[in-house]
Amino acid sequence: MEILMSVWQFFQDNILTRPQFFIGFIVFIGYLLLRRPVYDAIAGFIKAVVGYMILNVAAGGLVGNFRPVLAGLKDRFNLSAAVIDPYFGQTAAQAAIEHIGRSFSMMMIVLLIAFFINILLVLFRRYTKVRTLFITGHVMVQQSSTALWMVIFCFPQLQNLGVVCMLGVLLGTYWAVASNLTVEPCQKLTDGGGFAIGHQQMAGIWITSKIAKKLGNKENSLDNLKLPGFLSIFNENVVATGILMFIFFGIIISILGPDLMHHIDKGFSPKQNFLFYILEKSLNFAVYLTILQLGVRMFVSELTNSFQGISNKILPGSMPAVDCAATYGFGHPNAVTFGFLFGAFGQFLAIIGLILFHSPILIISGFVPLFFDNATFAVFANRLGGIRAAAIIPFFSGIIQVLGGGFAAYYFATGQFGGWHGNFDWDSLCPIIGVIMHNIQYIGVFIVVILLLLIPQIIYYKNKDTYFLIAEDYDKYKEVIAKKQGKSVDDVIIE
Ligand code: ASC
Repeated sequence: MEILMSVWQFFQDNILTRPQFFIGFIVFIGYLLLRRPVYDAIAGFIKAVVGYMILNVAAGGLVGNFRPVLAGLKDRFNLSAAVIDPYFGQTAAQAAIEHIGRSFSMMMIVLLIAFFINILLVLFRRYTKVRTLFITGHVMVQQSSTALWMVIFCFPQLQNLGVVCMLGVLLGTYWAVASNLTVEPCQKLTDGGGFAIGHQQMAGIWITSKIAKKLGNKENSLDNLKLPGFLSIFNENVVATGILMFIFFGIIISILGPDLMHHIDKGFSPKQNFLFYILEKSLNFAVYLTILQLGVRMFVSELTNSFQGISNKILPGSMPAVDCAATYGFGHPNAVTFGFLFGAFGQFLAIIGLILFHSPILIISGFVPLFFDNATFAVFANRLGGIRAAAIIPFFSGIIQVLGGGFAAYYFATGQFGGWHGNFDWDSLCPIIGVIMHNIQYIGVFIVVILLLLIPQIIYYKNKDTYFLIAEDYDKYKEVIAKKQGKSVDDVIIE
């Protein structure tokens, strides 16, 4: 057992929580299984790892630069508010767990059991209908932390062994089932990219894929938008992001003021003019977005080519579920900025609502949910329902994030420790699961697991002939759909 735990610890520290290596090894093994020469496999490993690390530089740059700015609003107005962001949520969950004298280190075993459950569900996919393995390590750690607190909160008497077993099953089922929901939307968006999403807004992606068509017209998408006159400069992504972020962060940073900014951001040199500082900071957003796209393209193309090996030989019919940013290279580049801004409108409106109605808890926007969730929704929504859908869905998502996150921070009491997880699924689906667990206890957990497991079954029974095909062989899937539509593969309409 001891040896097993140290092997797991090694795997967790060096590979699982370093998704670049996890993905790198998957690519390496995938190429070997495809009988490609070792040097090809090594080249694939390096390109995938470097691609993912480029993505990390960009995501880390965005998070590191803009999270403190939003959270700074809390200090500026001296608010006692909870920040809805997974990094704050993780810290708050840890503080809550330690506050009542329980051990946070259980999180590591939860991770192990949950990951194992996900593998089992994929291995038995003939019965479970689960096609996806969640491999976004840092997100798994964040979710294990928040979920650990939720279970301890709902079952204060439960001993550690019971907590980790129950939570491992619950979380592993959520990872498998929720990421499985994103297979269809992702394959269609990426034209058979060969990956699904394993992140924090998987239920939201599924909802988006169901409602976007009804909210707008895909012909009026950002891709087809031709802005007249001087507005045409917005057609260019770097220009649009630069201008919009200059306005957005210009307002927020001006509200914070130079003194607070000097305190928040050590990179703000005392010699630098405030306006130029804002300009540089805002344009950084466009820099990181450009880097992010580059990284995504690199690792995704390696993963797409090599994963065939894994899905042919080891986990047949399976797909890796990766970071939501992987989709950003597949939509219109402006969709990402668009989703962020409309998400922000929704969040700010909801926060004003909390203030006006004297909510017992106040919320401050967290950058990670605000940007990564809503940008992702906009990418999917734009493809299916054009600009209207790409505006409406992130807007309402923003409202749900604040109200759901506020409810959760209050109900599960992590607001007292400064934050809540804050991403879309953790402001909607997960708090609902938590409330069920809190109120109907073990029976509630049982019901939740059964209901989750039923989801892939239902989707399977609705699309029996193409359910596995869309994950295994997208070209063949398109042929089948084309035949159904009486069209050639080139004219097939994939919705
Ligand atoms: C998260 C999280 C991040 C970002 C990143 C997006 O949920 O913790 O650092 O989103 O994964 O690429």
